[in-house]
Amino acid sequence: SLDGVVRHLNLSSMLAQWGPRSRNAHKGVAGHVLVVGGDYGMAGAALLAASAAARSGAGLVSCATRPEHVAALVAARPELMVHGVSRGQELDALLAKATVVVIGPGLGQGAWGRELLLAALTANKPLLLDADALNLIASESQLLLSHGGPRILTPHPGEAARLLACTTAVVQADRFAAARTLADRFATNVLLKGGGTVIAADASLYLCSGGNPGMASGGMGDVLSGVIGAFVAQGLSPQRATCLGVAVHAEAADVAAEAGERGMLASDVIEQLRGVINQYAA
Ligand code: NPW
Ligand code: AMP
Ligand code: MG
Repeated sequence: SLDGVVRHLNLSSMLAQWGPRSRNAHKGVAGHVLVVGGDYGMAGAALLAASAAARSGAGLVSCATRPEHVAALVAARPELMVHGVSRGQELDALLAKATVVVIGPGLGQGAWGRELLLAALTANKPLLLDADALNLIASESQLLLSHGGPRILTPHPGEAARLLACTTAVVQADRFAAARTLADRFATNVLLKGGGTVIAADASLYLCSGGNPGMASGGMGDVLSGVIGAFVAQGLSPQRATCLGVAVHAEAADVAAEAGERGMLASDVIEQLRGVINQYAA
């Protein structure tokens, strides 16, 4: 049995360890998250990730997306710095300013997304890979060899199955084994989403028992990416940021679900992030 090997995430103790912001904090010390994604038809995924990063305490949040999407994103969330990019090269100046890069929400798997992923990998910054960034890696795993920094992979069971070249059913039959195998194979922190999120980080396995079926709606995972990115930006190690991010995201979703699970939106979860993150602040 895995009892004793698997640690259960405890939100209040993780937040207590983190402690409050220093009195003379400024946006420069709270880190800069760069979200890359939002191909045609999926602009909202990038907006959700970037908004979640802002609501999770990142000092600055930039978003690189299709030029056609810039105006809509700025209108929806004026705190974001939104850049239209058409080629990978246009990402370089933005990557240089970022503390951490979140890539994948709504990225698509076409030439545009692949080029942006290539650029992001060669920047050697801490990188969170989600959604279509994972799908691109699944079909071209050697792409990861060009990245030198710390990595966090956040697959749902379907994405994990693509990375492992197996079926979703095989992943779900032993979620701990799937997370462990992915972490070993890709030398990363891995979280496997779905009811009872599993995290494989360093030598440890963690389990999050929070969250609810109201989270089975589009955009929920995009929010999680932004939360974890913001925690890395604020100086937490990839492992701590992943564990705290999963616990905060689940708790925010549980608070949002007090108004009902059916019809719960990813945006509703974003609205709860600030209260959850600050609830134990001194
Ligand atoms: P099956 O059928 O069981 O084998 P996809 P996506 C599985 C963007 N989005 N438990 C399941 O597989 C994303 O960011 C944009 C078990 C399911 O059929 C991506 O870039 C939005 N199985 C892109 O869309 C909002 C599970 O995976 C398959 C599971 C495509 O991402 C939506 C579906 O996964 C979305 O975030 C679970 N808990 N969860 C926007 N507003 O712009 C998933 N599966 O085919 O990878 O599609 O996740 O929608
Ligand atoms: P994604 O599929 O990328 O949009 O991610 C979905 C998010 O919602 C992940 O954080 C999942 O762990 C979470 N989620 C989805 N369904 C459930 C569920 N039934 N119980 C708990 N969490 C869930
Ligand atoms: Mg997703």
